[in-house]
Amino acid sequence: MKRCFVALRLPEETRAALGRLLVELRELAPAAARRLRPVRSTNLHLTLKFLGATPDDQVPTLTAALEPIARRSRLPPLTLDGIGAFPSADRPRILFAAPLHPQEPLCHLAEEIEQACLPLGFAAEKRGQHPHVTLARIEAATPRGPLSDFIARHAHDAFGALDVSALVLFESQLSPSGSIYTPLATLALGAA
Ligand code: 2AM
Repeated sequence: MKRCFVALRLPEETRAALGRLLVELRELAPAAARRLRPVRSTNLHLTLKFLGATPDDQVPTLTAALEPIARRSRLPPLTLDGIGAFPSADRPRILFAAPLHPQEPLCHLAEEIEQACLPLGFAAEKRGQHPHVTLARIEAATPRGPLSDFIARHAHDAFGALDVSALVLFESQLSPSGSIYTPLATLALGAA
């Protein structure tokens, strides 16, 4: 079994800009910083579909199902232009960066991938489509003041572009020192 997901990459400059933001996040009040788990900047990505446990022999089938979607999909240039938190800025558990607008092309692509994966036995996302780049995971007991200020300060920062040239099927291996993401297939977008 492989733990898989489909994502867009971020160009190096965008990852570097988000990396600088994460350095600033670590410099928050120590009591808040201790309870934050920032994503390593090399691992930053935007997930379109989390597949979870995938039998090894299903990877080629999955790739074949994604290929025609990638070929006929073309995304407009998209930038990450703000940060926010799930479930809310007042109760931050996941800190994210997101394209504020337009989100429709990404939601539409995520929906198409979802529909193609359903017949292969991958469950639909129950929480709706909210395309985002996870920046940090935050423990519930974290003091909220410094974090809420941080979110407000950077709510409309421009971090740079998303890489809209290809869909990438990644394997995610969980390890105590953080997740290791390995690309299994890279499918050019808009190659039709
Ligand atoms: P997240 O960053 O918002 O948690 C690899 O784990 C990728 O798949 C992450 O980007 C993660 O999104 C996403 N993902 C979506 N649903 C998931 C789930 N139920 N469990 C783990 N990861 C999930």
